[in-house]
Amino acid sequence: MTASDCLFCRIVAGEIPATVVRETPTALAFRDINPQASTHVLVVPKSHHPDVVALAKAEPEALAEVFAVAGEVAEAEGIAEGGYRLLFNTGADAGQTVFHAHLHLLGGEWLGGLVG
Ligand code: D5M
Repeated sequence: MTASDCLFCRIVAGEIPATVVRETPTALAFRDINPQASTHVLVVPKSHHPDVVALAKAEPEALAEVFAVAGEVAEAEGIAEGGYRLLFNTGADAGQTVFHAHLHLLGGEWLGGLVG
């Protein structure tokens, strides 16, 4: 399932360039264009789902793959031991701007506490 007007579908299709760090048959990991930490990688399912809840309902195996790829990227980036943050913004109030499910992998520095 792809959407022709979806930015991340177009990155998956190779129509828009991205710095890809890992690829599997069902997921793609690439560097965020506007990094919020020393390491900031996005992991997306190759199929189009507007957010993580839709992905979980439709393709739970693909969601598991997204997390597995995030762990592999963290190892490859050398941040697995120090720790990292994984998050999905879900909906406009959370700041989601691209409506193709994507996992943010952030790390490489102290990130602070999430809730104070
Ligand atoms: O996160 C959407 C993220 O997508 C945001 O951190 C910027 C990133 N972004 C936007 N365009 C690109 C391209 N072309 N390459 C790489 N990263 C990109 P959200 O959770 O929706 O706010």
